[in-house]
Amino acid sequence: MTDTTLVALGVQNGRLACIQPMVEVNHSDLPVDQVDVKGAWVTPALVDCHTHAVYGGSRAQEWEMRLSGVPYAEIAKQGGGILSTVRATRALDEAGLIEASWPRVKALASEGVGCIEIKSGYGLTLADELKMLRVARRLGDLAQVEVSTTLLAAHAVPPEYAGRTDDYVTLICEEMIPAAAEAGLADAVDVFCEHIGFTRDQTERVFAVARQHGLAVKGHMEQLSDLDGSALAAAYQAWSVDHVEFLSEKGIVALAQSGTTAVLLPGAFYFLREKQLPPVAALQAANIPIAVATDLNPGTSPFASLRWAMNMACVLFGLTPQQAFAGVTRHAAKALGRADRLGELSIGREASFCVWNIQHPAELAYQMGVNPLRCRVWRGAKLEG
Ligand code: DI6
Ligand code: FE
Repeated sequence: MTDTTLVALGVQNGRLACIQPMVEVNHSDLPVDQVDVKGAWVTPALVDCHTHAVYGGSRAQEWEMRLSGVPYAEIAKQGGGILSTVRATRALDEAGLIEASWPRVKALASEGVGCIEIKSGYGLTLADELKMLRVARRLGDLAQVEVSTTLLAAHAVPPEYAGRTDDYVTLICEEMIPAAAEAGLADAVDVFCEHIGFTRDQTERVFAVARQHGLAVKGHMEQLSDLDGSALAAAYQAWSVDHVEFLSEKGIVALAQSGTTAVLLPGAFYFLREKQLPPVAALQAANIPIAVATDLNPGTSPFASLRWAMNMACVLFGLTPQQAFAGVTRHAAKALGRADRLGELSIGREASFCVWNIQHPAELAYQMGVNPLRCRVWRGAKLEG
């Protein structure tokens, strides 16, 4: 990334067809529709591989209460937490949910994100989970970004199943996963494997059914405690394990064997004032690809900026700007099973890239509040605005 040789990119049928040093380009061969970016930096379009960008309502007041010292349990008792977002999300129809979620997806795209993973998980009924996934897909069309959809029905136990978590898991396995797979609405299935979420055994039930239906699996693993969920995910060839602050050495060995990506979510770490750092050095020593994502959600990471997640990954978790960049491109594409198409500028890959007004790539993770994106190209077409 420090080599500043000027390079020409050739695009054909939405793919990168050639990459050549400018000095080798025969100018008479250049096509008519050429663009001179005048030495600007060009990178692959960014990939945000973990978001909950589709939801209704806001939890700003809950945050205010938390800041003034009201314990989370008390907030939950008053109807706050994930379930307050579930109520607000259920109350919206598809058009309302698109309207509510659009500013978040738009904000990500306007900073150079060309592929976003969006989870369900605030519907928790068959109809409401499918509604969220349809809205996610629709938002991708509207914002001209690729959307990878993930069924996260195992996010929380809905009120109508209170005290009957296993029955809810049965609903997920027998109705929700088959319906989402049948409708082609989910690329992957995720589980919040945590003492305040779902047990390791419940997680395994969901993973097994997801795989039977040909869906990839991934997990919110080891965020607040170590349930050994990452090793389980590795056994199911998970695309990724996400959060991983409490990941053990055993989990790291399992991830290294399965080729699963570890996704760091520094926004949630920061917003919750967590203390346990993810084992970044051990992950690196084991050659486990490390991605970085926003975790954009109303409760624990209300940040619609992947560049800010890069900044936090550097400042809070000790990544270098170059590692953070790999985390939102190559490794993030791998975390979504799309490494063959996205996340790298190489011949044959999708021509989805960003042109940046920067002097050095470290700037992508450096200054916040000023958007350095000059333009984004998506599948070979330059986008306006
Ligand atoms: N882990 C989180 O940090 C979020 N979901 C999850 O499984 C929390 C989402 C929320 O509070 O709305
Ligand atoms: Fe999350």
